[in-house]
Amino acid sequence: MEEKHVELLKTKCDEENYKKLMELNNPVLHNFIAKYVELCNPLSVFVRTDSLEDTRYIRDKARKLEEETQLLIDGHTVHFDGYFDQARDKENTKFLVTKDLSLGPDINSIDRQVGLVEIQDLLKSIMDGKEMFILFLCLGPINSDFSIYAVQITDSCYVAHSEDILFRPAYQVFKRKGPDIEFFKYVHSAGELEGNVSKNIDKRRVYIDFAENIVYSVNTQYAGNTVGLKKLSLRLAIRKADKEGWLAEHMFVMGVYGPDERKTHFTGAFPSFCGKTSTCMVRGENILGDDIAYLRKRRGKVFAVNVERGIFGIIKDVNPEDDPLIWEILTTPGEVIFSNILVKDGVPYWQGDGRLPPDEGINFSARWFKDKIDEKGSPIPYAHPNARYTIRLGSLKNRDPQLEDPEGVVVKGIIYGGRDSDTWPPVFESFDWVHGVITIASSLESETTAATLGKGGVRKFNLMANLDFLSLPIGKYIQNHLDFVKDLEKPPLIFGVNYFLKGQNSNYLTGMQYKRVWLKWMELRVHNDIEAIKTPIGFFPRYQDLKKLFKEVLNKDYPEEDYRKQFTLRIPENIAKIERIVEIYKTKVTDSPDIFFKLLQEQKQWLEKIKVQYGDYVAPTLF
Ligand code: SPV
Ligand code: MN
Repeated sequence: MEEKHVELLKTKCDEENYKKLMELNNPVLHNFIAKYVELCNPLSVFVRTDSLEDTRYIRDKARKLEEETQLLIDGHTVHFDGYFDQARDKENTKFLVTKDLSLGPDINSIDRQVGLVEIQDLLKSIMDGKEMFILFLCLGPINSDFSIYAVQITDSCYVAHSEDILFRPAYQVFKRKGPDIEFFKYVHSAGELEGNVSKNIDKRRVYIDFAENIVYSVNTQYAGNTVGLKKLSLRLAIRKADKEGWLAEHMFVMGVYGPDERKTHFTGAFPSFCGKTSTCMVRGENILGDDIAYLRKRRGKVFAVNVERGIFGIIKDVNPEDDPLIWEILTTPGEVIFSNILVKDGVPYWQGDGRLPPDEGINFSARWFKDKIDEKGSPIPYAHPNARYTIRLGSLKNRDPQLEDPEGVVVKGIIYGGRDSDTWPPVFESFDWVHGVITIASSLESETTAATLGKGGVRKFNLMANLDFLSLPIGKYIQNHLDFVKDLEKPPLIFGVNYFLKGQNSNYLTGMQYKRVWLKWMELRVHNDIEAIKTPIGFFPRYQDLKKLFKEVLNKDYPEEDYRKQFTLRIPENIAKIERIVEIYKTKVTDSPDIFFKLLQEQKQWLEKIKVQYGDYVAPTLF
């Protein structure tokens, strides 16, 4: 380390923290830390080891500095993000690119030099008077070929606390490996605070520099923008995976039980607010992770791990009926951070919790009262629709015992789902891997909800539910998926699901619990235990199989009429979808794989042929 850096770190760290840093014996790491201590200029530096004492220090600091407030139940706290800082900021999240590293028109980017100058300028003395926290963490289980190590620098103890709940600690690994460790880097500052929230939201920036595997995040607190190892790391991991031949995905990982205690692992990609967490949390099955998965091949099989060890979940609609296990954690002592809910007398309330909310309290708009309106005259809800809870997976009764397995679990099925009122059936299976990658995963769309846009029903293209995080040209990313299983004898099956299909009167055709049946059907298909119906868009379930499963899983009769409505092939909608997708790829993607248009064209022709034969809407029994 340079002499001036030694001096600097000695003045900013007390003896103990300096010692913790020096024990890491890694000049590259030391120079990185010193560089940002110098630039951000904090009052002091805290280095977190893996000890319980250090974890406690951060937890206590979050309360002391009022980034979190204690609630009535032991271990529960609430954190508020600023009124305009309630979600991921897509507009100001940019990749730093050079001329030879263009990502294509649909991916937000900025010239690397311009971006670096801007961000370094914003970071200058940004931690004035504050404490800097430095954390050493791991993406994926420790000591596995999946592990990616990471260093987080932040001046927010809420971010540091969230990271402790969500990710595995790795100070000891850094210590053991010394200079031989590769790692991702995150530099975050909440910036100047007003009350306890980021003040300069207009200067909120999230810049991703994959040339150096570093992400900068400033003037924001919302976890999706700030917790480095979550969505910021996914963007870096997608590029690393591209170079190394594996996949970094926006996917849950879960275990589904089949006959005779057989257990089959699935991953699943859904855009936000489309039932991703509720799928991997369904009654009777096991959750490994709800948000990000890494997939690798070994010995002719696909393995997956959860990158995280906790959940940063949407709290809206969590209630004792639909989510009894999460409800239990949110209402009993243990470590929970609630964010952007309503608090009254130390009790948290949120939309869809099945309780009558109080008429006033504290929420993301500070003191809230019934009929409170914002500057534009719109009513302020008592809890934000994107309000969240942060918990450890370890505290869930239904967690999969293989959560920390460094091998990961064998993936036999991959599920893609979006919000789709009129096109896809509730569940179906692709003909094979390539067909699934192209016509299901790369053709994924999801409708915006009234809650987020004012106008519902606008379809947004979101391939693999990963578009927001894509750090590769789209065609290359698809090609990586196509190539991933080339040498496998039996690749995972690919399924599409749709929990939002509507009937003629705009009523939903399926119930909240039906996904439990669809999962069991997919599990049986993976093992070839049942047959399916071949339609132009993929394999559909047979009535007799679903009827049996409805009885077994939900103790419910399943009228044939329901089946017919749910699984009628909607030809005009499916043709329109293909036309939309082809248009998007033709106009926005310059590097689509050749087979892409060919497969979609074939599918369309087949649909047209069936249409001539049977009309627009074809009951599944006709195939
Ligand atoms: C999502 O929006 O997909 C999330 C929450 O999982 S965030 O951390 O904001 O990305
Ligand atoms: Mn997510």
